[in-house]
Amino acid sequence: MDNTTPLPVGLTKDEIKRRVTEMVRTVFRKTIETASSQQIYNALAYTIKDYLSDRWIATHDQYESQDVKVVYYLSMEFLMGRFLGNAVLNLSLDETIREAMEELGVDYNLAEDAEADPGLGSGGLGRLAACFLDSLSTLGYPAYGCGIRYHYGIFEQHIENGYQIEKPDNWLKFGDPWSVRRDEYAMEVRFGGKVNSVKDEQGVYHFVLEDYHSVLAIPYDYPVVGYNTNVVNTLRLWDAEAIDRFDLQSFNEGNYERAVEEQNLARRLSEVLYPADNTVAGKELRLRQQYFFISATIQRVLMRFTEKHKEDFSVLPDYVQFQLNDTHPSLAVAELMRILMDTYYVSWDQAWEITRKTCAYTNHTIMSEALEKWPIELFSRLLPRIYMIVEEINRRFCANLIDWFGNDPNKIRNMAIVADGQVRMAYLAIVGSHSVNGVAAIHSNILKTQELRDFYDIYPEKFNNKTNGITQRRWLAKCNPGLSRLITQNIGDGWISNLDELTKLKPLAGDAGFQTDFMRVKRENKVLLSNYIKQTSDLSVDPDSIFDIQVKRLHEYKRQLLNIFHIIDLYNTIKMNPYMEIVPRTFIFAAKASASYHRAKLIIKLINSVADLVNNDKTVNGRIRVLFMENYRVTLAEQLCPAADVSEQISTAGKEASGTGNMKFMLNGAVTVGTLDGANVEMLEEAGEDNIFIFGMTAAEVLALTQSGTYSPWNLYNMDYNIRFVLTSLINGTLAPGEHDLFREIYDAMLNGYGGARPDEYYVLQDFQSYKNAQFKINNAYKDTARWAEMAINNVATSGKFSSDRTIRQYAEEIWRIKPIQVKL
Ligand code: 7GP
Repeated sequence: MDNTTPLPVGLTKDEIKRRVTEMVRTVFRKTIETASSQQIYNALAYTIKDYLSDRWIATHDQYESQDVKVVYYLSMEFLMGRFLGNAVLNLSLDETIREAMEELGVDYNLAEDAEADPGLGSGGLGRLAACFLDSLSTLGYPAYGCGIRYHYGIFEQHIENGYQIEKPDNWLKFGDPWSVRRDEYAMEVRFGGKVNSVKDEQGVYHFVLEDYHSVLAIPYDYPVVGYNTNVVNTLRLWDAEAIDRFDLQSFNEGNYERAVEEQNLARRLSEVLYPADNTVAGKELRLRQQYFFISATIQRVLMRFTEKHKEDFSVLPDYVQFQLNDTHPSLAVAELMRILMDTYYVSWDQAWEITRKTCAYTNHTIMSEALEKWPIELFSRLLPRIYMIVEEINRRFCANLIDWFGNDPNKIRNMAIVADGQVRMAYLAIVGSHSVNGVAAIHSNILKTQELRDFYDIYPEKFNNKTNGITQRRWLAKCNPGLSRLITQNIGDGWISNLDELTKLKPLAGDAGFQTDFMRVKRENKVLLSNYIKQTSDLSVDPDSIFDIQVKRLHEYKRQLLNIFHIIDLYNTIKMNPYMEIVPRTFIFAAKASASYHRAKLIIKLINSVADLVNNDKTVNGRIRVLFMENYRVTLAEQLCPAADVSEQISTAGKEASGTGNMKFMLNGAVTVGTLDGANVEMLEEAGEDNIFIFGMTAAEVLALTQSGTYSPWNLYNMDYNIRFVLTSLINGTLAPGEHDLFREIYDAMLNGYGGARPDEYYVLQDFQSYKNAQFKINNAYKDTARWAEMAINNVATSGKFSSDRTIRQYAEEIWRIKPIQVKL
């Protein structure tokens, strides 16, 4: 197709009405009047997908005809959130659809709400991948997201009696209208077996895998619609199925069980996401999943490449870039080597040069629990040929180390890819890539100077920073229509594709009229959230109180404990001064804890116990309310961000690689209370110190205190009455009537160290006073409505840097070297 082929450009209201009515009739045998919200949603989704198809096809025709370089974003997680609203927004169909639905007598909000929220990710890294896809399409960069089509996403969290209960998330239950199954691109992926060498006609030996078992990888393609552009990129998620011929063979031998077993084994591969954020599960199935989607992706990419360029692999890096989203896709390095050498007979040296130019790696955490290492036994049994290649990469790398450093056994043991009985995935990724990046300036510096210092010494040119970002389409235009309208009325809608335009709001920050409008919108959003809370948890919260929100995965380094300790302290202060005047505050938490992370689950119980105590105490009289909202997910975040006054970003300095929730709240006009950690540091630079509440130790101070070995929480306990009160309430029955020892573990962890950990590992008590001071300042600042509004508006106005459009442009120009395309209709 050339650029002039006419394509349908608009979808009119009448056309939408016609198509939805028709779809409901033919697919569900219902009329509009009798169809359920679920059925209406499905009909809408099919209608929009249908409408998209021409752009989707045209985009791929452009890739083909211009033979462009494409980036493949390899990720175990894509936390996409709902598709419908986002697609509709990016296609500028929102108004039209609302009108069409109204004329049909359909409640569009209910239909939107019928869509499952696909939780194919567990936290920041997965959501970042989703924001990146939105920006890639909006900016017109040729790209694929490549991952796994888990049948069950991250568990659904219920709270029962204050405890987290996990329930399976069957997101495919009502169908999968956005996907297109592509059987024609199915790939075979091989596991196990043994490696043999065979001689070809020229007498050259090649390695082949024998006695392996294989599964079939079937791609499901999902459209990724750009905003205000015709570009529609693809999210390709691989699903596992058994290979038919196994069936037949076993069946013929009368071994029906074996056939079914194969089926089950294959199906299990893509069955469920491991919901670990900043930790590793270390399960064999997880390694299988990693190889499964990497092998399928790389095989398919090389197949497509050879269709165009035959076997001239020297130009592969000019057409293909693989971005490794953390270490989970590190096998890409070895798999690319394997295919180049074993399938196409490329020499080691050439294959290695091509691989290094084609792969790039992003690090998302320095938490040591998250460092992926696989036992050699497991790795070599499951992936024997891949293991051979990793060993050889390691052998050559260690030989180079000797050239660089002389024979220094410590250095080599520390840096080797295979050591101490394990394969270290991060090192494989670093050695096999041309770029290693962190996700915020402070994080990238910590990588260079501490965590990966040895690697920085030998490969300084590889290291770079790409500060994270978020898409303003979902995180403002879609989730906060009130504020979007207000902004657009004042400065136009250019910000939707160029977030820097928000600086035009700066002159309005001190404008009384604008402040009033801004605070009116904020209040409306708080009313909406209050209504939702009333509906879902039967708790009344006051929209005129400060909405203070901490939502993110539950992890000790993120310090939900610091927040809840402060609340206990505040409660105590009110009890002792019953007439004390404070601005009423609603503390909102939401967080999933990994199912096996005992301490994190206990912290959830603690938050709920504090909530019970505080919310039911008449002396408090509603001045403070505490609420733990269950099942934190993208959809809930979309409701929370617009309603926040205060955003809690309080990790121990040096631990949060970047954070992206911090950016979402800033963009929606919340004021941050935060440590100098992750992207908070850059938010301070952008917003200025008058518009953010910074507290606590710096990363350098944390490091120094840790290294000094002198930290003693007992001293703080003895010196500070308030700390003593808070900690005592953990063990004297205040919070757990009849179960005095319920929270003793937390008490011990703070003061004595628990299970071999240092006491108060994350310096909750050390930062406590400074956090209290910051909270006190917030209380006072809120009393001056004009000052508060000015701060909040300044936050919005200076959040331009945190658009994922900026981030993606930097990846594209500095790492991938890809160029945008234009798709004409
Ligand atoms: C997260 C980081 O904790 C967060 O600070 C960052 O903003 C986000 O990645 C995106 O870069 N890390 C993870 O989600 C994670 O699981 C372990 O890291 C691999």
